[in-house]
Amino acid sequence: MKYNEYLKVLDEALEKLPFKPGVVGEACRYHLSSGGKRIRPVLLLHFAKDTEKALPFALALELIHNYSLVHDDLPAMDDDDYRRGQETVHKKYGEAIGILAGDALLNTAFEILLEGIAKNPTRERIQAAREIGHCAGIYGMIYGQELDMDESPKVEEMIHYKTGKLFEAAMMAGGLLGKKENLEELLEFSRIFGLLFQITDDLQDLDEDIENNKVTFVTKNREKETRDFIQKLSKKAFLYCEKEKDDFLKELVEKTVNRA
Ligand code: GRG
Repeated sequence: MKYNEYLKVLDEALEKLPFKPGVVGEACRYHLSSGGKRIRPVLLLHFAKDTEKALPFALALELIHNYSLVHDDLPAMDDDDYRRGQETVHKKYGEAIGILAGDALLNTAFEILLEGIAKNPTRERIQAAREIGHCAGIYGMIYGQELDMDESPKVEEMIHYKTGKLFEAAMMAGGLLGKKENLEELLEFSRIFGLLFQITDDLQDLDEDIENNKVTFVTKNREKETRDFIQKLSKKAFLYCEKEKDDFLKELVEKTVNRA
């Protein structure tokens, strides 16, 4: 399947989620429909191969990603007013609703995961769900956020957890569902991809980050060093894509690298 075809399946399924009528549900919908790239669930579906069976896992991962953004924007965290070109959830609906909407997105994720597993409770599906929970949790993305709150964090380690772990979840859960061989190699690729994704994202935001005194890989290292590091990482990533003869993945790496 092509990226846009995955996107259509995901957007349609996300739209159908039965959020309870009321302001928290409205805030969840507001954020979910604001034009995210859906790259994590697309990766999961790509490796899982059977889109229909893997859909609950992909949706859960996208919901977790969205919860993390809603909470990351809160006044106690990054205190951002805009995300994806529109007002952040707390800016539009107030801080309390921002907290509740993030919580609701996270809980809905695990509800969908469990419903999906209950329909077909195989060992791989249980392992894939555990992988998603672990990577999103206190040994994964949450720990990354904890590191980010440090005054001078070790940036590469912070990226590994804060951004990298959800990419790890996407590819490892997808790989498990698709019964992929050599998961260790996929794990290594996912970690390289997570770094590439965040560093290229940071390069795009460089001026704004300097203005706000934000510590990122690029503000800690110089732009030239950053670009050299991207070259080094992308070489490894392309080698994996070639070995796997995976043109879809290669195109995704190209798009990620070229945005910086
Ligand atoms: C539990 C209070 C509490 C907060 C959790 C863990 C966390 C807050 C936040 C970390 C999430 C974060 C902002 C990670 C940075 C990763 C990143 C580059 C996100 C943007 O990803 P894209 O570009 O976003 O895929 P779109 O908008 O396309 O979905």
